[in-house]
Amino acid sequence: MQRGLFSTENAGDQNKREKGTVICVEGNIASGKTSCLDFFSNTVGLEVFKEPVDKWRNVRGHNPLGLMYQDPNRWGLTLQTYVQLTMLDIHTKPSISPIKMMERSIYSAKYIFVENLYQSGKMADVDYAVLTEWFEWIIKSVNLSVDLIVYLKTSPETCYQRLKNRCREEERVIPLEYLYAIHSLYEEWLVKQTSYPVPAPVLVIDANKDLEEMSRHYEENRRSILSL
Ligand code: DCP
Repeated sequence: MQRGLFSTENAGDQNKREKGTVICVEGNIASGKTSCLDFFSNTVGLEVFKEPVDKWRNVRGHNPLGLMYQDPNRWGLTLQTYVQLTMLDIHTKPSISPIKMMERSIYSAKYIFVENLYQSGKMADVDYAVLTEWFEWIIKSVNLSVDLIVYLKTSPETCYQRLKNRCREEERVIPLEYLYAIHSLYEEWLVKQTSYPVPAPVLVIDANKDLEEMSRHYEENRRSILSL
């Protein structure tokens, strides 16, 4: 279809046609994003892009994720600069399928994790300013459109339990309070919608249930989740 003077196609439609549909799965640490992505990964016409946690744990032999948890004041900027780069890379990666399903986004990296470091006094004003300049330049210069946000809403206690069970070395130091802080930033952003711009409609899913029940829920709501 040509997009001319008399075309009825709007910019959103044109974008979808060119980039496909982009769905971001959001939620607290250990809220079950990976299981959600795994569930949909065998859907025809859908490609999954997981958060590159392995890269955050090993960039040229360094572990910025581990360093950030050990000393957030010193290494918060280091990790979040790299997270921002890797998320930008995923947003701009061409998808071979009409639906691209991503784990988190460049938006939550900034509005949740960077904000949390800053608001809790663990990031210097200058570090926050530099990251914000980068973020604002990126979102105004690059097409990072998202069509749907699937928010896996969990209680911080559930996440804490799952976190303990999975035993990721770097995350041993995470206290329950940290998960509360991330939860409340997510709620303000995606549910109350009072903190930062929300780049797409939000579908809230109660993700406190066990894996089997979650899979049943995903199956029953496949069409609305895939925004078909
Ligand atoms: N992280 C961070 N800053 C970001 C994004 C993530 O510090 N901007 C941290 C939080 C976690 C780790 O990276 O310690 C990995 O994130 P998740 O726990 O959210 O990823 P999982 O794949 O483990 O999620 P889930 O358990 O929901 O599948």
